[in-house]
Amino acid sequence: MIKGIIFDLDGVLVSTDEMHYQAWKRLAGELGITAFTRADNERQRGVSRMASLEVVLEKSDKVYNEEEKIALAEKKNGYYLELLEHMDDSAVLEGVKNVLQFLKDKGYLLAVGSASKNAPAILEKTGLMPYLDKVSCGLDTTKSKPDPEVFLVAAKKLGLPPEECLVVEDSKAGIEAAKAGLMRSLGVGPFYQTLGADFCAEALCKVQNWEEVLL
Ligand code: B16
Ligand code: MG
Repeated sequence: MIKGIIFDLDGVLVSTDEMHYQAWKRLAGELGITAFTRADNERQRGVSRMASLEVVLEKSDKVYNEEEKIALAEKKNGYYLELLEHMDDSAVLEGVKNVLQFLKDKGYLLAVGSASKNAPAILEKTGLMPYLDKVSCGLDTTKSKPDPEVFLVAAKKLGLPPEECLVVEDSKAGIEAAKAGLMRSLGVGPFYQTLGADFCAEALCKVQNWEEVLL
């Protein structure tokens, strides 16, 4: 029986994809990598900042050492933070606040399980924090999805065993992480039909059968 729901952040509750893309594109341009595309950016969905950097550097002839890579990731984060400055609750995806309130009223515990180290700031800026019982994010973890760490930390913070948690995700790496953590999964977003989740819907607000998903 499901008692807690763990939501991925980017692509499930809020839309930050374009800002991540613009920040990576700016960095790639500075490194002389002109071949970085939106298709590459799709492969960065749900994975950590350092793993995302590797997707960019695949297209570079230059080899970077670990120290240089950390500096590049920080530079990209600076560009991303500049874009986040202007973020407000208009970044919240359609119907999300209604769905969170609906689930909260039914007594479910709600958490975020996000790879992003910027998750707390994003939740504050978008007004989503009051809906959530706990937050597990890139600041709490060392392993990137598809490792289940971020979701296991979320379940632990909620005080629930993994099998009593549902994970809602928009990325393949995230659904794999949910499965590796022995959690039920709901896939949403533009690729919902191909994520391999236990249940799927185009978006959170399009889920028709919550009773079945949460049984
Ligand atoms: P940051 P999620 C993920 O968030 C993004 O989808 C992914 O593109 C990003 O690289 C990752 O967070 C790390 O974000 O650089 O802000 O720490 O989908 O797990 O909520
Ligand atoms: Mg995501």
